Amino acid sequence: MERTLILFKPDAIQRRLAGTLLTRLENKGLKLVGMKMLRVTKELSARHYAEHVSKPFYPLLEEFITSGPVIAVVAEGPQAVAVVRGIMGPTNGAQAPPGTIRGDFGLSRQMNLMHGSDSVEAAKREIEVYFRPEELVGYETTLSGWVCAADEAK
Ligand code: IDP
Ligand code: MG
Repeated sequence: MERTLILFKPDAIQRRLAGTLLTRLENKGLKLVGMKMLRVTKELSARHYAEHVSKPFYPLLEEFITSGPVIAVVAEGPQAVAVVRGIMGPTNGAQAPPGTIRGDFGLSRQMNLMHGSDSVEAAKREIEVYFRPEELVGYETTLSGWVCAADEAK
């Protein structure tokens, strides 16, 4: 079963949208296996956004992501990485289609509410950036059998 790393970014927390965003993930059928609130430091930002550190927009991204608390979430489900990218929508909220989180709640390219890993490899790396193994909780829910068929639950 696939896992992905999600952040509710500082704008989502400041705008009191954390519950709304979490509800979207739960409603989809994803299982929450890790969650914590934290403040992203400059060092953590550079580890998370390693691929962007040398880009011209990185100083603004760093300023934004360190500007207030975030909530980090690990969600699990079939194709969780792609499913969460779909729920979240494209980077720029002004262009993101309605029905996506960025399309419904934002109109900014930078303040786009949520991060979601963009590949299985990135998810693995990013989960390790934010969580120690013992902070992730594996468990079964009685609903699991009604969320997807047994042959899809892998
Ligand atoms: P993604 O979050 O949709 O995967 P990325 O291109 O990986 O988008 O960029 C990481 C984050 O950096 C974005 O979510 C956004 O907050 C910020 N960002 C991306 N492009 C720009 C830009 O051109 N100016 C300012 N911030 C940007
Ligand atoms: Mg990205």
